[in-house]
Amino acid sequence: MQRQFFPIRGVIEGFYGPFYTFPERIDLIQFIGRHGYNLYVYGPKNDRQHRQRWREAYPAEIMEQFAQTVTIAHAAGVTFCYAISPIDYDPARDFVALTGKLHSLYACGVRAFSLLVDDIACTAHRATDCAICQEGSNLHAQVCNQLLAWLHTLDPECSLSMCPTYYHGSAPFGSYLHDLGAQLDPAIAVFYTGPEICSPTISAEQASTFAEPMRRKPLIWDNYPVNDLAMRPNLHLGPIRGRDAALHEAVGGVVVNLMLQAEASKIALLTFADYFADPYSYAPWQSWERALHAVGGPGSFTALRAFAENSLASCLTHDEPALLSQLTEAALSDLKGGAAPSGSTAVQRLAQQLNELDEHCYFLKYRMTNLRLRENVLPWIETLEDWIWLGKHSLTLLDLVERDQHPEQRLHMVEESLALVGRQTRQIAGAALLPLALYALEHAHYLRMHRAQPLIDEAILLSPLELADLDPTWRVPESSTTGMQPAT
Ligand code: GDL
Repeated sequence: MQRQFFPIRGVIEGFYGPFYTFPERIDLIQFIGRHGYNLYVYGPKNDRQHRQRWREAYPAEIMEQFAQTVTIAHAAGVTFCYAISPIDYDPARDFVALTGKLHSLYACGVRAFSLLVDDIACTAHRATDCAICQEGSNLHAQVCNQLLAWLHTLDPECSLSMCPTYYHGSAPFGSYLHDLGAQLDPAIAVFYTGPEICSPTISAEQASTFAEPMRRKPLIWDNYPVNDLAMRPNLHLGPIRGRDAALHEAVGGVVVNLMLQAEASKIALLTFADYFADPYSYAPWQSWERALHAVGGPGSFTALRAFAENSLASCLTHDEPALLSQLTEAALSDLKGGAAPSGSTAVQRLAQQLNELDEHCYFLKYRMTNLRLRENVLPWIETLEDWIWLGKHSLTLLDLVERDQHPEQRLHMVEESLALVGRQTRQIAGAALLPLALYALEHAHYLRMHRAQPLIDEAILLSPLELADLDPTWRVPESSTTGMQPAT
């Protein structure tokens, strides 16, 4: 039996937003089972019967799905854990509702449970004289302890974990965590997301400082690759980075919070699997390439790699797309130095890269065989295409200006492309191409000012709208640049 660094290697469906369908969940459970994981925590914030209306029973067909999920997970070597978030919990009357609800899951075969009180308050707590709650820690410890005792009357094999209301940060931690740690049954595992909610780094030392007040090793709730709430515009396609090789010494395990896109999450999941298997020899970028190969299929590797390289930015790292940024900077430096677009190797290399990326996008849209992945990433492929066209139009505009050809139509195309990327709700490729587009527009207008006479002569033949366009005080329309800043 291979030595396991992390006793618990799990995932958590723990995000805000549309949660997975039953087939997606089953597929993920089987997938993680094949890759060395042993836990699936079900806790989607938007499942009403999990959180907002937790007292309500699930419909019969959903209970049937839970029963099937438990069986399938078991066959895959994965423990299925049902988490509940008892929002507005009233200690005076809700324990019966809580145990009643969890008993229905127990009857489906669930033996692992979790109580999540992240982003939650109790009804009694709102009263100013709430002695029971004292920042919630007494209540949370009391409910969890009671719950574990009750679960053990059903089956001593039942387990309970919990996510406290304060689940991230650095020492010294507040009284809530100290009180909770002192009172909570030592058998109850406690989640910790690291120094931040989404932590760029988590070290063994940081985990140990959390372990002190909690009086137990934490279970890391890793908020990567999750992309809910304000992170929804981004797909997190990079490998996990910033996790200390020695972390396993200080924690009970790690559960990975997933993206809203189940299939695309598998890329990060495979890199976590490599990290779990041997954190000391984990090489993020090699692992990432293997993951892209495995998830996209061998035939899509080149295209997927080129695409994913533009989708690495997250709360953990603010990577600009390296290749695109470098090529754009080199091209701009040539152009600003007075090189003609047609005479600059750097400009040609950028143009070539844009063409290649365009081909890769086309391939992923129409040739990739992993159709679930295609569905997950399609909105981002299309956004990347908009950026590619902004780059291509900008280069053509610069070329037309240089060759003294009529640039008006192309200028409008650049403006329109710029407005389009400014309106995009998805983010990909950072702002790598933005300086090029702004330069092209400024350059075109500058030259037009200096060659105004022939243009004005020509404009006599144009409509009033087009004449207005010759105004040398012209700027990119406000609506075109909303939300975007030129890269510094
Ligand atoms: C959170 C939430 C989690 C959410 C994540 C990222 C925890 C313990 N809770 O604070 O549900 O997906 O941030 O937005 O992390």
